[in-house]
Amino acid sequence: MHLACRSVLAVATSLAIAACKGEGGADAGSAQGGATLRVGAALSMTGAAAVYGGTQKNGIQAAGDQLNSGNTLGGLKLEVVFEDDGSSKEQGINVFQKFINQDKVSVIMGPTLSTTATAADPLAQQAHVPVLGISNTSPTGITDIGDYIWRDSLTEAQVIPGAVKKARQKLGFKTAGVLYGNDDVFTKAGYDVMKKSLDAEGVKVLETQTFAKPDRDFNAQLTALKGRNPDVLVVSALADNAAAIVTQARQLGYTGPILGGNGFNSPAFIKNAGPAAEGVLVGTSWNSASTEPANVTFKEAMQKRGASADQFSAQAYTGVLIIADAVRKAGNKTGRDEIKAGFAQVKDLDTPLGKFSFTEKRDAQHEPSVQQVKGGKFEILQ
Ligand code: 1QQ
Repeated sequence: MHLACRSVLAVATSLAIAACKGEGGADAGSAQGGATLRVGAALSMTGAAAVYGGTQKNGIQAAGDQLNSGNTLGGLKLEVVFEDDGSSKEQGINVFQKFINQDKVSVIMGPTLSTTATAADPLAQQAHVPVLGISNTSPTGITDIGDYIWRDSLTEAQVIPGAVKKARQKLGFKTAGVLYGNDDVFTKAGYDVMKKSLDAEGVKVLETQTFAKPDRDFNAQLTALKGRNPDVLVVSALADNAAAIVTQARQLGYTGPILGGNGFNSPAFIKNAGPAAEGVLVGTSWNSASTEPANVTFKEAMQKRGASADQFSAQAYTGVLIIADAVRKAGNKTGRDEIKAGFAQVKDLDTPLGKFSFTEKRDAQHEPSVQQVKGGKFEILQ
């Protein structure tokens, strides 16, 4: 218990009241006299998805600070227990077990990767603990796990077809080379959607190559792809691999357009790829250019924290708004089943992602966008 307490205190400074108390149970937890809404956040702070975890944590903390200072949850204080899911199934399972049995959280946010979610979410489903995914984009195998699993992240099937269509209209490509990671649930699912979308647009796939997350040298695959002289290169990869792939493609002399999947939606991709990232296109869940008040408030909150706003922090921040709305709809009750019932009532909620509702299948429902790297930054393609 000592270790767990310390980890709660270490991470919860800006969000919570002192947290080292007896087990609160799913429904309560009273700390320093006030009732607590205890949320577990399983984020990738290490491993292949580490570039996403830090920004997700910033988004959750920004929304948590606003929630707690606004005192809009009938006296409830939000306390978030952050744990590193290690970008792995094994660590994700351990973290979920801790959240469910030891921290006795009311609801879990995360884990960062779809791959991890396929292994960890079934534990929460079985224990009847609601989960809100904030970045899982595999169309299948996530909310299919059961009725306690929800997400605010659009799937690749909701984003990529529109991105391929828009990119083709702008650039007029007729042939494609495709490269994807075949050892990850998200990169593989993203590929399946890319293939379908290219087929639907009448774009001929000339060559398909694969890689695995630990790979660093993509010259063999890229040489084979470039050899077919495709009009566009389409890539499904996490940000670290994506930066190396794009850099090596340009080094090999490929000058055509590159279209990425959700893994590209991180400023870390642009930072690591440098000038090679210029012109890269990607479908996104977050319209950074939106002037809706909820998005302006989000961007200001991130700036105040000295953190850059991106799609992943927007989805994480939105996750807190959704949980708070669900709790309010449940009459400021924090029971696991009450929050699950509250999720079902969230409708047209104003968020940085736009007006947010869940689909019948507990997936996210809002408008996607397309963005392009210009001058070292993502710019929304009009
Ligand atoms: C998934 C993804 C990753 C790129 C999220 C960080 O979309 O694993 O589903």
